Amino acid sequence: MTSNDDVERSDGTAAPVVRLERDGRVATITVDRPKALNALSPEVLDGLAELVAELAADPGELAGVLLLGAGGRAFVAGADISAMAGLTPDEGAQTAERGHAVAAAIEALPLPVIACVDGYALGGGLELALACDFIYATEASRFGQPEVHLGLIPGFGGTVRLPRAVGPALAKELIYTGRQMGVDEAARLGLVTRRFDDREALLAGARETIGLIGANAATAVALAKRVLVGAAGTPTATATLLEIEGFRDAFRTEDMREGVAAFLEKRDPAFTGR
Ligand code: DAK
Repeated sequence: MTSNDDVERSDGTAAPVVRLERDGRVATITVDRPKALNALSPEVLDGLAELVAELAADPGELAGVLLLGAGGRAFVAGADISAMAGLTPDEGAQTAERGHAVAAAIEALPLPVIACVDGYALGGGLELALACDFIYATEASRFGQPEVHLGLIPGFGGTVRLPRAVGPALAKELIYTGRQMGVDEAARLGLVTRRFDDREALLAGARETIGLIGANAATAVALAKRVLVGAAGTPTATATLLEIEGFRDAFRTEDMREGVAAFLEKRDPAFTGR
């Protein structure tokens, strides 16, 4: 399973810049350009789009997805600055659309996606993490939207999802200053939901969470994600209708019948994902 090849690699090899691995019920997507701190080149964005589409087409028995960056210094240090240097305004907008499409595809995936941040999650990197369901991070992690340092603004959803995650005033402060924050502050704000000493503990913790999720009805988890994502930022009346529709759809599943029957019969449920 590969994506676009990255011919920029210093060792001259053409290796995939984004990788997908399936291990039991956990899929891992790794952005693998450590020499550029995993910056989001057009090839990385295409690779992410391709691999998320592959998961959507065949989720199989998967219970969740981990998204991470290779190399131990960065999750993703932003959009690739060198790739942006010569863009026209229209090409810039196309780049933004490409980034938004990746974020939307992650949100549409009927599986939880955990951003596993170990190092820098800046600019497009933080925006990518925000498109995931939640963020786990190591103590070494740094977060920020530094686009204004470059004369840019967030272009992959930062003005949309960061205010939802941390509140509008703080999002403005972070975006206007471009300052970085450490994991202490990010965790205090609820941006990071769990923190870990190192990468190994991070990945073990994320796998453990996918295990907890995987014990539940996959249909219900997917419905909950659909409702939560769909309702984000909508008025209460709209969000309420989405929840009612999701609740209705849960009654269409075998898993719901099984879960309720198992409770009443005082036995463990045997969910099938249908
Ligand atoms: N793009 C390309 N290369 C990058 C990079 C990036 N975002 N970040 C780091 N690198 C590269 C460095 O150039 C360096 O390459 P070499 O010189 O070794 O070839 C290598 O990674 C290691 O980086 P440093 O030498 O700088 O390492 P340090 O430890 O000194 O510093 C740093 C780490 C993360 C603080 C620093 O690298 C840094 O400030 N990086 C830039 C972070 C940043 O500003 N990120 C936000 C990018 S703007 C758009 C849509 C969306 C966006 C923009 C436009 N369209 C609508 C067009 C989003 C924009 C962004 O994300």
